[in-house]
Amino acid sequence: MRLDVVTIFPEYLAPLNVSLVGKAAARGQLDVRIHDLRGWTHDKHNTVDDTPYGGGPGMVMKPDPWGEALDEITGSDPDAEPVIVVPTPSGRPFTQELAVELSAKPWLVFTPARYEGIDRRVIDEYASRYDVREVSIGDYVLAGGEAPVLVMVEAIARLLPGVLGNAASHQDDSFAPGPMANLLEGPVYTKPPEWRGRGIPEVLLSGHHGKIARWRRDEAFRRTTANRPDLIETADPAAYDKKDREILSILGWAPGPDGRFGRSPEVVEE
Ligand code: JQB
Repeated sequence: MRLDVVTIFPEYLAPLNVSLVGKAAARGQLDVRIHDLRGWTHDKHNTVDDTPYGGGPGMVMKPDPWGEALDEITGSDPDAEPVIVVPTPSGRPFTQELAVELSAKPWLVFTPARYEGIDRRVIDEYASRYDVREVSIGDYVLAGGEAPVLVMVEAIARLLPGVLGNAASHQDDSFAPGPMANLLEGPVYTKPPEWRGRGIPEVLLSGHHGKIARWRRDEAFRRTTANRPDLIETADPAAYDKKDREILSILGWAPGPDGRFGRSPEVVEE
């Protein structure tokens, strides 16, 4: 997979050279190219921003440097079509599903902006030529798109064949499809068996794989009901077996008229 990033803060993307993403690049599975947007300016001050039409606070990124940068980068391989990923707080949510979809693409071009974002005509122009995705990593406002690029690239790169080293490690991901889909992961433990007087849940030492799987699923329900009740409320109840219904009942959850689970009103959490 080829990854291009165009930014006025190339040093912010330095983490792409370390850890999982850096190793994938070193092994030739990822071809990461960071570009300084100011390299496509022509004035003495390398200006990339200007005042917004219509007035108001802040500055907007000028279309010309972006246009010249994206023409050169997207045109650099005439045999390939990039997907252009534009981080913006008004984008579609970046989810595990989108990470999986993007991980199958041969070429991604990320355009992290600063100020109040990029002149709209740039997005419209490239959307007329390429697959452009405006994406947000969450409901909070950052100062720019570089951190979202680091987040998205890490989520995408770990899905590439051979990057994680262990295909099974995807299987239990909270948001991966499968039996643990839409359940948060429960607690994990390693050696030593006792630390500061704290032991390990006995079942994990039992060697009984069926009981361990069930315990883990129960713990996943505890975490999910506490931290992400929306995931339980919107789940297809057909995904829940008899034991799941038992633990949900113990946690104070019951099916409503449509079969979907909700918190039983009479149960007060401590
Ligand atoms: C400028 C960004 C994010 C990119 C994602 C997320 O765009 C803005 N609009 C209003 C106020 C501030 C900004 C700052 N800004 C480029 C840019 C913010 C991404 C961003 C994002 N993806 N929060 N913020 N989830």
